[in-house]
Amino acid sequence: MAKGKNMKIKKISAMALILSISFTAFSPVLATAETTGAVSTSLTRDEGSGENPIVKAKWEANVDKYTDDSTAAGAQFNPTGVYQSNKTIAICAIVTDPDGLSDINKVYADVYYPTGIAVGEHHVKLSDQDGSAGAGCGLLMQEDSLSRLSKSDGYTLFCNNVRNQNNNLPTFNTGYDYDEICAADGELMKETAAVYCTEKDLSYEDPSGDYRTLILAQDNYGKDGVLDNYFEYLPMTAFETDFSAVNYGTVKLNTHKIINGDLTWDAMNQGKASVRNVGNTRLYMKVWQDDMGLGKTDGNWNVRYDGRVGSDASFVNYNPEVTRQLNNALDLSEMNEMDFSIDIFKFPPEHGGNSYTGNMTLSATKTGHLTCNTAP
Ligand SMILES: [Ca+2]
Ligand SMILES: [Ca+2]
Ligand SMILES: [Ca+2]
Repeated sequence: MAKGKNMKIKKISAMALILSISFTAFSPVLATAETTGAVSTSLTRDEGSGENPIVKAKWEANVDKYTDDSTAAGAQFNPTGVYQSNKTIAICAIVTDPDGLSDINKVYADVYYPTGIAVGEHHVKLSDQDGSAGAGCGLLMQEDSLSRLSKSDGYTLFCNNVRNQNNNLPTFNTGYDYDEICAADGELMKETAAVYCTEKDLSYEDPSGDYRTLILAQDNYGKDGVLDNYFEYLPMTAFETDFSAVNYGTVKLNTHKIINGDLTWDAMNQGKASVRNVGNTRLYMKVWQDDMGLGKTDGNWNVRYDGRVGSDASFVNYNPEVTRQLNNALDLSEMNEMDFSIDIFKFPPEHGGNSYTGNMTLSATKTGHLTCNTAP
């Protein structure tokens, strides 16, 4: 009897419309069968008068609206590394309109997935359900509306917190900077500009990479002002297992014994071994195991192990005290089985009793994302 443990888990708007509708009339009174009429509708947008709104600056941050997870210019965010636990970010913008702030109808934020990168299995299943297969791959996540902050909240946020504590966070539109926006006689003070913010969730399994974020400010005539930038979802390679022990059971000499995992996520140590990706990169599992006290003969180990991730992967064998990378990458949000085997060539005679215990260390290494044209 032997067991191994010690898991290191690192882990648009009111506007005047010119509308014309034509349709084929029919009499519902005389009809004996249901009649359908082809109806075409059309309209012409009234572009009205006035000037376009201006997005003077924009930024993304943690929910406090001014910090982020790296000192690098712009916003960088760590994922949670926790199964089904979202990362919530704030998206803010400073907006003005030459026709007055009252001409601003709505401010929107559009966040786009990184281009060329496939999303996780969970997203693929969801997109299958709602008929929008192909989510990810540079497409729009969802458009969100921003809410206007009060004058004092907005000024303090941008001209104090952001400016003094995270100065390189915002992206400025041409011709604007802190001095212009935060001037004592500036537009935030005069309330001819205002700060708008919203929050957005990034899934634990949204792929690491650069997310384009576009602010669209729209006035009452549908005139637009836009400003875009990118934030980075920092890569985190993380996994979790539903086991913290592997019991090889009764093992015979020179008899290769396989302990199979399964595809069911079990309560800890209540089922067969499974592993899942809880980070935002793809990963390869790695394994290290000691000799469980079985020792060496003529300089050669008396025991050798094998491991694999998924029943369609080939086993990788490994000697004690050597870290080996296993085949078959775990995709974003993927769960798979872990199978282990042991082959003992000699039971050392000096070992007291028939019980052997040892330690295994599991770790993971990052590998590249799947591209949008590659099936997961
Ligand atoms: Ca306007
Ligand atoms: Ca930063
Ligand atoms: Ca399991």
